[in-house]
Amino acid sequence: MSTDRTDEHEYDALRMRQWLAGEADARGLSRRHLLRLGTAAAAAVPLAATPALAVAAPGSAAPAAPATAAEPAGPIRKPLPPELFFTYGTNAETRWEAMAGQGYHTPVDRFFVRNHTSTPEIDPETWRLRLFGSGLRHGPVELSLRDLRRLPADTYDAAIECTGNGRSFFTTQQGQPVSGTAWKLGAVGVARWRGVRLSTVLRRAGIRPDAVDVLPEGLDDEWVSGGVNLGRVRRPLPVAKAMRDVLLAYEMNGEPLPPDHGFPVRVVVPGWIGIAAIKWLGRIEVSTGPLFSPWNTQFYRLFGPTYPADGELIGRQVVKSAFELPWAATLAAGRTHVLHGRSWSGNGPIRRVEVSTDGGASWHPATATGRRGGAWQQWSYRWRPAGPGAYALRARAVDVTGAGQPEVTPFNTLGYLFDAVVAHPVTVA
Ligand SMILES: Nc1nc2c(c(=O)[nH]1)N[C@H]1C(S)=C(S)[C@@H](COP(=O)(O)O)O[C@H]1N2
Ligand SMILES: [Mo]
Repeated sequence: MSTDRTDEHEYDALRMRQWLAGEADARGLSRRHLLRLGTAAAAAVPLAATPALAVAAPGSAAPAAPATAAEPAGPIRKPLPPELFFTYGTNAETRWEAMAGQGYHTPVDRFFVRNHTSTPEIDPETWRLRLFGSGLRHGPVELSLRDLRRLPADTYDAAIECTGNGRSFFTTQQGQPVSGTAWKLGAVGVARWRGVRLSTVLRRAGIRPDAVDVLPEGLDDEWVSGGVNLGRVRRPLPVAKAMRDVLLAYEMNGEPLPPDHGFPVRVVVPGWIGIAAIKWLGRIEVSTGPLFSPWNTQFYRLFGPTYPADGELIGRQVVKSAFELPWAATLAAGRTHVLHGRSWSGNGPIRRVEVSTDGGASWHPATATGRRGGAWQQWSYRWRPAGPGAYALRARAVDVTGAGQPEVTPFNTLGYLFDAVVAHPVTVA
């Protein structure tokens, strides 16, 4: 696992040098323009001053997509009852208390949604996946949904987690203003995904041995940020990851993929940040040269005092833990409570979890429950509060690589990868 991480850093360092040297095709945006945007993104603004969403460009001059996206009724299609979700513009966060009593998988009715614009309406009959680019031996290839379903299928349990999950704690716990949606810990879910391995599709499409990058792109509206149209949501993946364990999923928890989660087909990239998991997949460029998009040059990089001037690319998720309790829960005094929670990491399975109820002075092992070694670990902890009053519950986990959760996450301006221990307030009354 640690060698993967090294590879990803080397990959990024190389790509960034190539990009800065102007070798790469910057997808119609000049390098100077991207650098300016990168600088703007690196300037921290308070959460409240940052709109959580941007408006889609009307009548954009994009190349015609193989399927059409009709005008949607709202940014998210499924019901968002307030007992299951916090909502922020085009996004909806799972309330952790809504996971109490649930099984291993996050049911679709409470799975978080992160949309840059709106859930598009896509006709599965006319939908096509188009593969193209210099990395294909015999030219472009198109697949229908029926074609895809005829290929050998695979099923995985995998988490999808927004890179900004936990972002609000940079501000509320560490006093640091960051920009972006002020998620607590509910921008994560685990589902059972069924589909076709990307490696199967790439091999059948005739991927060349010297291909280096693939760029999946969504069919949702182009994204406009700071008055600039950045085009369709897309982020390159190194071929090594694309060939290893990436899935093109058409089912989620045993049902056809729901509209909000990428119907008819989405990418699932185990262990990696949510932006890699492109929904409403329409095209995949396969290239023998490096590929770039604003989602790996301007966003989804760590900018800040402890990072290089051009930022550090993000691939894998970090370690996090959450209690299945309301934020600021009230618990009855004078009895023992069984606290439930989950811990997860992009590096692989969780090895141990500890809980503190005394401000972090003492830590005690939690008991692993349910399945071991999966996309997250469920756990429980018996707690009898000493008496009425205000408490902060803390949980911290260590994963299979030995990575744990620090007291403080080093600041980055866009508020990504918050992995510090979260103090969860409760009142015992
Ligand atoms: N086409 C497209 N794919 C996308 C996005 C998007 O807005 N458009 N959002 C990304 C981000 S930032 C995240 S965190 C995940 C969220 O997946 P979910 O909405 O199914 O939970 O989808 C990713 N894939
Ligand atoms: Mo995200």
